[in-house]
Amino acid sequence: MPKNKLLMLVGIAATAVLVVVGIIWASSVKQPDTFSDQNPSSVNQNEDTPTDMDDMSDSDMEMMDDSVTPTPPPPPTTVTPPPTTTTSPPTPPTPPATVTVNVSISNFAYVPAELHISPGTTVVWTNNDSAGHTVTSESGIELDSVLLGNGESFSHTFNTSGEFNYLCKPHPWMKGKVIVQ
Ligand SMILES: [Cu+2]
Repeated sequence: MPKNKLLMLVGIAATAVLVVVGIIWASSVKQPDTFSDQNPSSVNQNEDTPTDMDDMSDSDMEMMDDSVTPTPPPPPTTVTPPPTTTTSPPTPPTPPATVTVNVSISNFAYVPAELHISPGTTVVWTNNDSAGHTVTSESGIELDSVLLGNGESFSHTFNTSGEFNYLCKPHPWMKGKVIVQ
């Protein structure tokens, strides 16, 4: 019977179509489920992170506000060091310039025989004779040299004003004078 066969074919085809459609539907329904099941965390993350971001953003904003609130910078603590007073040692009083005057003893004579000097002046007698001579005060002890040989010298600094007459012991006629004023 061809008619029955046709109906059966149509019925089979219809069932097949139904089965295929059912499979497709099932698969199409399952796939979203599987996706949602496979990625719940991701979905949650995607959903949570925005809220977290919002929360964080709020808190951050508050934090930012707190941090942004301009805390006045601490005043610059200018620690001025105490003036270092370099205590330079007191300069000692400069001694007066030592003035030296030379007197030559030659030919049994003091040359020059009379000196005018200021207090503090040093007089140096040098014996240029072969004979020995001294520089000895006529009175007092201001001048009292040893016997000077040839080329030897005797020096004395006159610190007090006055007239100082001296002579040579071996040759008392040799006389000289120093006037300090
Ligand atoms: Cu003499």
